[in-house]
Amino acid sequence: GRLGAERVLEEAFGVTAPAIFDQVRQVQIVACGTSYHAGLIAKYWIEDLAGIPCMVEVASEFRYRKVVLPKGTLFISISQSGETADTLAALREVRDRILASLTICNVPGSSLVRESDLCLMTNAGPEIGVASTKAFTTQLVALLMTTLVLGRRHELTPETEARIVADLKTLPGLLEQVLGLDSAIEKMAEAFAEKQHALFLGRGTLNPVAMEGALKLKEISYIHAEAYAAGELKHGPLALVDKDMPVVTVAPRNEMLDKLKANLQEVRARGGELFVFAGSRQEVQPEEGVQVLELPPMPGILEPIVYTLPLQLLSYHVAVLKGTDVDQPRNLAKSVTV
Ligand code: F1P
Repeated sequence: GRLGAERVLEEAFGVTAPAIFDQVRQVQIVACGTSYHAGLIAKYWIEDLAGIPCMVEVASEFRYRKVVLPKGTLFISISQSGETADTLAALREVRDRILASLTICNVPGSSLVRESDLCLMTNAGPEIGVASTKAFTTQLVALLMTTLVLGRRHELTPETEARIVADLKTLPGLLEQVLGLDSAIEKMAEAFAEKQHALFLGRGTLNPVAMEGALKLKEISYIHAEAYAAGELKHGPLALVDKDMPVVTVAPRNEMLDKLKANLQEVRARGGELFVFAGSRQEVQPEEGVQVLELPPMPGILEPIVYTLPLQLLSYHVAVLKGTDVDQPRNLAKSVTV
């Protein structure tokens, strides 16, 4: 019988892994906005666990350039609404040149679901606000499941698959624990309400999480926020750091903190305030100008999913303090259909 990830896929998503997964030689992910950030995280998983090359691009660029797709390309579109015009146009552009198309989508019967060969529904329920939140975390789970069922046909060992399936079962409890940190995050938000700008730093799968944190802050609180790979700080953005530029870092593990510590010192030396989302307080102590939010220990694979939550909550509380409309930010539409 089918084991591990395949069984979870059937139970959670009601789908069977298609036989065509044996023939996948490359994955091309295309999406917009928050969904694009989910794709960037999936690239780490697909290359690391399955050993399959994976490209990720915003649909609004992909659709307008000549794209060379190797034989055996699985095209994955990610979209909350399933109606994003650029993502749909990208699928239509390549559909005669790919092995198969898979969409990871939240809306049954949407255009992307109808036009893709395969679909994995995220079942996040209706997204009430314009800014994508629960769609993002469920997209990540769907992408991780996709990686596992692809990976077992490539480089993923049964032991690693079994471990990740077991890890996934701890996810609901971890998310509950992080939601319990809400009042500490609300307090942290006070430091941002009067600011005009913020920097977000992350490494590895936490780099796209930092990008998503910055996007959420921009979307709902209108604070100008940029995310950088932590190692890029000294290649330019450090010039921006002063007391008016809060710096948010997402650094779950000590080995990440080691690299980040030099950055943190650079920021402190310039009077920048630091907000560290960390898995252990051993390496970074709260001090004057440094606030640390400690998250529970967790399997590394789950970090990008779990660390997204406090960043979403941070943006939410900053927006509430500023009095902006959290559900309906100015100038934005829930689905961008033109
Ligand atoms: C993509 C997206 C969302 C964002 C906003 C505008 O939509 O950029 O991430 O929150 O709603 O559109 P989708 O393709 O995931 O529906």
